[in-house]
Amino acid sequence: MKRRGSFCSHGRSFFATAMMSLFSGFAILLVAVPTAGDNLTLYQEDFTNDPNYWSPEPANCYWDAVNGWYVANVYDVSSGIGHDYGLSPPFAAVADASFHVEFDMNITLQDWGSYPGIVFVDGSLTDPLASFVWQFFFFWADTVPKEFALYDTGGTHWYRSPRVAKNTWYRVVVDYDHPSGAVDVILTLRDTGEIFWELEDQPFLIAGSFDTVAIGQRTAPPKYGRLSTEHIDNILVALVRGCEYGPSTQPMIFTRGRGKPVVESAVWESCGGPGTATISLEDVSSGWVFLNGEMLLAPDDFNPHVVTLVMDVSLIEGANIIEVELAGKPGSRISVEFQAVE
Ligand SMILES: [Ca+2]
Repeated sequence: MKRRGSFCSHGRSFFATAMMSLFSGFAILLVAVPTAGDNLTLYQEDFTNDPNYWSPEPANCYWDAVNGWYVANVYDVSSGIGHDYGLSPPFAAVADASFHVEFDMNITLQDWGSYPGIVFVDGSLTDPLASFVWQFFFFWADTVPKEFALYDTGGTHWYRSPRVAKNTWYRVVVDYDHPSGAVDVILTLRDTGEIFWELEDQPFLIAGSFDTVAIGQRTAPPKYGRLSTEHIDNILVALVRGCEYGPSTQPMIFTRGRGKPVVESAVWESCGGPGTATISLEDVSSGWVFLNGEMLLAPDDFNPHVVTLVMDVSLIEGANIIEVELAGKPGSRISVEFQAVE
């Protein structure tokens, strides 16, 4: 996905002020100020201080205060369900959104029948790991070498890494793009930065919402009598607020009020580039539309037979301003929608 590392973060104030000064002879009514910006951190933990995790098995899953990371010893079970995990405090739920997650993982003991990992769950559920939203874990079965595995909701899609070394810190970065339903994964060796495994734009189904990180595993029979151990450090969970082309609420609707006509304007931040403006008119007999100071529609462009216009536009990367003045009768309306050229 192309948006990684290129979020819009331009300030609008100088630009908007400059644009408004061009129209200082008009009354300006600002109708909408949608924003786009950088990632929003929801949860961050480096385990230097007590992370306030809760575990059903605190003897096996605990904060290592001396080393400053979290430890999960994962045993398999002969009957029932094993709950060898610790749960983070809840953070703002991630639902229907693009997200960015990072963590460090080190598998210090590898044995089969137990699959320690990091699981993203709805922490309010009685048995949250039974219906994980997504997870990343260490996988070892008789038929496969020791690998990391990434599963989406229900394991609809899953991906496996090359063979994993013991006692090695891996830095894991997962980027999920909600509009396209695709995931990027990059694993590096934390000590050297060398790339270990990379996936790009792979299908990934995220159903439900997660507000909790679980470290460890929920185990089920059969029992092989084995144990695996993981260390986890430096967790980051963030919402990706990537830039958008048009305002977050579209179409924008401008309505002629009573009294003297006024200029209404809206400012938003855009990824910029070529696109179209679809302008629909409702009982509009005359008016002006300016985009970034350039006239899109003049009074001559309005006539009773024209209902919808599609115009080529080029938006600025950063703040854009549209100004509309309707000179017709009160109640006449114009709607504007911007779309990028694919
Ligand atoms: Ca640490």
